[in-house]
Amino acid sequence: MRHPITRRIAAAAALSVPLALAAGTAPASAQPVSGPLSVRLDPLKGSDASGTATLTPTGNGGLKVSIHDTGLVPNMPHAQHIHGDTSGKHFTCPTDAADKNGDGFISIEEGLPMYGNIHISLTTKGDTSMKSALAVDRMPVADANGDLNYQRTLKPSQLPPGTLSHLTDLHIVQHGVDANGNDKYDLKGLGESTFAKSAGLKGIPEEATDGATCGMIMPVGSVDTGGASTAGVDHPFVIGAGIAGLIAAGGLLVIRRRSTTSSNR
Ligand SMILES: [Cu+2]
Repeated sequence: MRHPITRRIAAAAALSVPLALAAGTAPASAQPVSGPLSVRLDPLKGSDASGTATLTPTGNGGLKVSIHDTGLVPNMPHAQHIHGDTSGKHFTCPTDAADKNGDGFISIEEGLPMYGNIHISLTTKGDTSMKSALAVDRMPVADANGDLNYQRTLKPSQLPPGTLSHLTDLHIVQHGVDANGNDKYDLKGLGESTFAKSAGLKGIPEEATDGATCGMIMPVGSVDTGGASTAGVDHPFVIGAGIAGLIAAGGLLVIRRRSTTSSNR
């Protein structure tokens, strides 16, 4: 598939970001997961995208992830992650109120206090850790209609400890919006990504990093009762440390520009 991405972001080093968020909280009662779990991906503020996801534990300790969206920015890669953590805190999808600067969208900085750190990067191949958070060359690309279909079976080694027993504490966030309606990420939409800029990376459109969809992971057929704990949203110290860690992580990212389009993947 030919797509007009001229920027490739590759991670340069291993990261140790989640420690701040993992500290100081007793594990909540973990429920074993036997069957598939479903996610309704709802649009975040300013986004027209929505979708569904299904997470199915495999027999050998892996996890099959299927995602289907409509309404995403066409022909653009959409960074997507499983957010939250496995220490028993209950992060949620950000509401419109998370848009602190009032630009109509939820930036990474605005969303992190509610959706938590990146737990798994849902790349199309290769590494799935936080260091691939912005590896847009390995993120799924929406088709010309803005539809996105993703499927990958994560190996047991790609699941951080506690993932399968805390799936319902986690959620999926997809990124990438089109503020100015020109069907691409550009600086004219929302300017430069403040998250990337604060990490020393210049020229990344805010449109590429703002949130598009979010959905809680829940057992099929269940309703969201609030999960194991509501502690996560009330701990600004922990949240602040998480943001600082993520920004530090961003500082390790290396950007290379592609001269033309990618020929294949
Ligand atoms: Cu994310």
